[in-house]
Amino acid sequence: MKLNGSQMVCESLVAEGVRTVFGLPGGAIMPLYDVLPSYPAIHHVLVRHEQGAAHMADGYGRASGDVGVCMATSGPGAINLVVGLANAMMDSAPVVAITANVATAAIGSDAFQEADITGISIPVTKHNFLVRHVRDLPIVMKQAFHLARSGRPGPVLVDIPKDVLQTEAEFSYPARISMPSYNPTTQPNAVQVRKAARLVEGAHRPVIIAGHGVLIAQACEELRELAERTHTPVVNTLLGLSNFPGEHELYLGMMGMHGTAYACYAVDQADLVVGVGIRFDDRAMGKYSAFAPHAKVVHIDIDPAEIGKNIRTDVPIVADCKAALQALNREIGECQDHSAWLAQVDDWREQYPLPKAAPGGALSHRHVIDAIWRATGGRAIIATDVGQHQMFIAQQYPFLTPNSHVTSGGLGTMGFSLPAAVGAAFARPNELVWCCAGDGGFQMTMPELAVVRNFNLNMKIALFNNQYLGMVRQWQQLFYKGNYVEVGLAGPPNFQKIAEAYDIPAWRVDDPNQVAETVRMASAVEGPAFIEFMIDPSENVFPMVVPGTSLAEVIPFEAHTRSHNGQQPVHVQSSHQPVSLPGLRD
Ligand SMILES: Cc1ncc(C[n+]2csc(CCOP(=O)(O)OP(=O)(O)O)c2C)c(N)n1
Repeated sequence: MKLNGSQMVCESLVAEGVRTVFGLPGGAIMPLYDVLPSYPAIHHVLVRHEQGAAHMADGYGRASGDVGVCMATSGPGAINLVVGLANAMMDSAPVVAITANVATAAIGSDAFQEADITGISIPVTKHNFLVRHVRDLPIVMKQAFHLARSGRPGPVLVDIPKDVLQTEAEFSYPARISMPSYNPTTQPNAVQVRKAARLVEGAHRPVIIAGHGVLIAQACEELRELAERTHTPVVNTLLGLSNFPGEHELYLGMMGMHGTAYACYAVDQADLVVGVGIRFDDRAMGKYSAFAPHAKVVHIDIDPAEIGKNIRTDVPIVADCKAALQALNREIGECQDHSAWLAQVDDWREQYPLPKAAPGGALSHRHVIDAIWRATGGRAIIATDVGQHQMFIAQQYPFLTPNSHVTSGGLGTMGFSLPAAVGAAFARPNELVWCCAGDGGFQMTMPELAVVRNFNLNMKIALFNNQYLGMVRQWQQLFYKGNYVEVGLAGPPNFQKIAEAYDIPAWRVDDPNQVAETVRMASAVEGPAFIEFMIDPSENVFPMVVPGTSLAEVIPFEAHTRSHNGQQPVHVQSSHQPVSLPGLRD
């Protein structure tokens, strides 16, 4: 069958089972858009900014477990994808990005809208391709999808010069693929599994740290089996949230900078840490040199580059998490009695619960999260942005089902939530999606409201408007002596009017007593709805593991400045008073 390059791209997408692509056309990619209508199986979503397309593909990939696809034209279009690619790379999200470039003869001549996108995107993609000849396109497309979804997933970019899109050649899509230099190890080494099992059996104070890899490998059942059979408490990394039922008695919530104090203490005091599908990220682990000082470490991950990268590991298992956990569950025999350990953990849980919203006080993030939880009963996908609201939600919302939480963990990309929520809504059209954003991040990708409206997505948007770049404001308060510099966002825009301008019903709430009713009204709307919550601008996220300190030094409540064992004072310059902040809108 003879096809031109554009048709080959579409045929490949169809062969890969792609139903939705997110993109925005331009000069170089016009040949591809020209043939797109001939492929009704491919549903194109026109974005308002290419960064949105990349985040939508990312959100789609995470929510569907399959590859998300985005498209952009040459030069500025392709470069606008870069933040989204970096985000997907840091969070191991399966994405294929297709960009067009100037014609092959013009490459290197600074032609109009020429950019070396393969050069630019090397560090932020798992792999990228510049397709110089149309005959290479089928195999490149096959490789791109294979790389994006296999092993440790990630973004792959395929850059296609305009003339390649227009040139004809014989097309046949490869059924299988062999890449000798790329063979991720998926099956665990039996010796390592035995060693790990013996450590688990002998441990008196074990903890499982469960990360994103568990979700990617669809290993939530196996994780639960391991925890329940061995009576081992489970803590999550930020990206691991939703891999273990949030209301399970063995669940301790998120660990790390804004994790629960009891998760931090449990890891700190553990004699065995089993890290599953994690990369021992600095935000989660606290000071590396003081990490879990009494513990042996078992590390299960598919990426060998993660082993020993940040934390010394006693037993590494390089494998797909599902296969590794299945093998481990088979191998583990009788374990120690953990009742004393679980009692200790429960004691911490009681002594250091998550802070509550002050009754009768100003509107807290916690009021809103509680109301969304009650309204959804946990049956929703929650996409969060970056900042305080993200941490409050990670702490407080008990995620019940796998992949019900979508956030930007590694890169911490403000502006992620709205487009990622769009991607998730396309991936799982029968489910409700809540997009939760701060007033800062929301403004970064706000124009994608047009997509939300045009496709009448089943999405509710909660804007946590504290009139500040809240997380930076918190750090200025705590670590820069309250010297608030360039963090105030009070003033325009009127978000309610913005939502209404996109024909989305909108409410504004500043009274804690109105939260539940407004969430109910928004939930009753068919299609999108928007609520702006006027949050107490001085609210801070605690618990907190101050950068440079260990998990043992977590500050459970804002008023505390000493670690739980009372030994080391924590070097936080906090006023511990209700703060009076300048420039607030009334
Ligand atoms: C693109 C980008 N720029 C800057 C930052 C640094 N940063 C992290 S949190 C934050 C404040 C976010 O403010 P907002 O979106 O209002 O959320 P809040 O913290 O108030 O919940 C900033 C500026 C970032 N993470 N991403």
